[in-house]
Amino acid sequence: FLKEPATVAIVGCPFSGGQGRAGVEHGPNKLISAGLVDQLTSLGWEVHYESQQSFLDIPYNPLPASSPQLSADEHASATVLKSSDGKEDLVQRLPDPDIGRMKKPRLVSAVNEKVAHEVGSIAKKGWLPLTLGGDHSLAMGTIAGTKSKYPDAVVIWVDAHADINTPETTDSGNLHGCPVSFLLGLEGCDVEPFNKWLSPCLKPEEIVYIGLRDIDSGEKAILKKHGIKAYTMHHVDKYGIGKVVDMALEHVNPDGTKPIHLSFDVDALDPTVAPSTGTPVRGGLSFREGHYITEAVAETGNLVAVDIMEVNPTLLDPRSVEKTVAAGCSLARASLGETLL
Ligand code: EXY
Ligand code: MN
Ligand code: MN
Ligand code: MN
Repeated sequence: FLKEPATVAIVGCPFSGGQGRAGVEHGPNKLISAGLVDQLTSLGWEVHYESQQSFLDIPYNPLPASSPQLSADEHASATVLKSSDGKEDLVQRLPDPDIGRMKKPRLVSAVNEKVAHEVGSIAKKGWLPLTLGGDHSLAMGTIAGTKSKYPDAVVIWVDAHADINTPETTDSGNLHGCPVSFLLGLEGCDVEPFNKWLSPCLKPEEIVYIGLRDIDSGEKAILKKHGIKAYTMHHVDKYGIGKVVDMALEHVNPDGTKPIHLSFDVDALDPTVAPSTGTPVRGGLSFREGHYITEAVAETGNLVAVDIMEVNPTLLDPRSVEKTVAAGCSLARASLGETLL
């Protein structure tokens, strides 16, 4: 299965600014503490992981609206800016008021610009970036990064949600519900500060969804208007996961040659399988269905980037957290070929 060079670089993104529940910023550290680096090394990959990304040089409050109070620790670190000459300077936090309906637009934009650069430079080394979220707004950055190296890359988006609201259609204002529209450059997405660094890089026929079951009416209209292919849980029930994945791959990659970016939101899994996530929706993918997707994508040999998003280890009881973190690690391993012979 492993093609040379089989190097994976883990990009831990401790970020929760794209939605309103604190705790998802602790996802990457939990996945790493669960032993992910050793697990991937055992599969035969060379694994690069030094530490998670720091977004502390970005001068906006990193915490979601639900936790306006910074802990003493967080406040201290949050006001340190590492300057390029290595000296540390105290910086003032800048305000980040809503722009239209968008919440924390400057923070989300600046973080994603950084992530796009990081993922892009890993991909340009010929390595596979494995991004650990953090909330799913981060996929703006990861997919923009992938596209900077592989302009013809296609996206398989596994999620309960379509994440395709625009700044105009979003009811919540949470940008983790909007990354796909920014990547596509839909109407209303050519806005500051995003348009300073992000230009449309994905075509509607280059993305396919699996697992959807909670789609806003504005999102339905967008999917229809742009002819975007989506396999909902209804299709998984009707055809079975094997056929759904075949059809999904056939849609985005008919001749089997295009690079594939897999963006996996753990809320695609049923909440009994991955309970500790910010926007759970019942009736999701089973443990095996979720893993089947990752295995089938691994089997194509075309996988160039993976996101594991929305693990929130602060939600629910310790057993739920353990299950969710274990599922996240297991999906990452399966994507990187664990169960392929
Ligand atoms: N569609 C809803 C919204 O835009 O707020 C819910 C989005 C949840 C997004 C999660 C990450 O997948
Ligand atoms: Mn915290
Ligand atoms: Mn999502
Ligand atoms: Mn979701």
